[in-house]
Amino acid sequence: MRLNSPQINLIVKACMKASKSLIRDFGEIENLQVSSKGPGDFVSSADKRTEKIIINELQKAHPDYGFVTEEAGIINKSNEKNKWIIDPIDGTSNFLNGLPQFAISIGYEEEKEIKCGVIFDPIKNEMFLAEKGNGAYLNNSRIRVSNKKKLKDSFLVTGGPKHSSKIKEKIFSEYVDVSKTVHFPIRKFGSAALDIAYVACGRFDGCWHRELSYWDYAAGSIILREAGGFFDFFDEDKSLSSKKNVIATNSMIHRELQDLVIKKDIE
Ligand code: 2AM
Ligand code: CA
Repeated sequence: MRLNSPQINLIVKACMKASKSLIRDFGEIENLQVSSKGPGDFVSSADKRTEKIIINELQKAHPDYGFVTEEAGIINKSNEKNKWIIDPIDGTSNFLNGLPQFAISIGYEEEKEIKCGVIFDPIKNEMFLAEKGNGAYLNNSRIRVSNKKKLKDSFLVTGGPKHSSKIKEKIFSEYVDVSKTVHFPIRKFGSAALDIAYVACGRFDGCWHRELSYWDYAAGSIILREAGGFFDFFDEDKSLSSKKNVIATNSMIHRELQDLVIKKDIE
């Protein structure tokens, strides 16, 4: 493999270390599901525990780097130049329900640009990695997006709406609209990071997600671009604060999918 920046090596190391406790925690879920308390609190502590291991590992190498993380928030805010973007468990609801479709997602940002990223599914032992200019990989194999040309033949995935969303109706009707256009029923797999990684390796031809946070898509954006895909935002809404609507495709179906999801806002 030709990915060899110090940052990607650090991310891989942190992922491997954190995944050991994450796999152990996932093994506990089954027991907790039958207990009266349920696994809710346990999952939130697994989230924090995993993130702590990752932060400690990355901080050892660069105590001055900034962090944007799902659990601990922002660390070293004054460092605007070098930042780690971390989601310790993307696909928390899957994790909570004992469903093995979740991942650790870590991106590295330098001078406001994502330079490399890793999405690691510890249960399937699938690591998606990319570094700017050096391609994208799944474990040791180079990956590329699919070459599907028409939206109607495409295999798509999306997510949401989240419980807290104020645009649930829009998200539902968008799902219906796109569903009417495509042959295969649209998937909702529950981990936005893995959805984007799966577009990067050609399992899906495209995906779109509204109201994502930076840590949901930071690593995915570089993995997809390096795999030849098109990663973009749509319907940017300043009132959503830091949340973004994300569209990620093999690039060939991009225009068609974008036209369908954006249209909803103009009506
Ligand atoms: P999470 O598992 O890290 O929360 C589910 O469709 C996807 O949306 C997951 O990647 C999930 O990330 C993300 N997501 C972000 N905010 C969410 C929220 N408030 N509720 C559910 N999923 C959320
Ligand atoms: Ca997430």
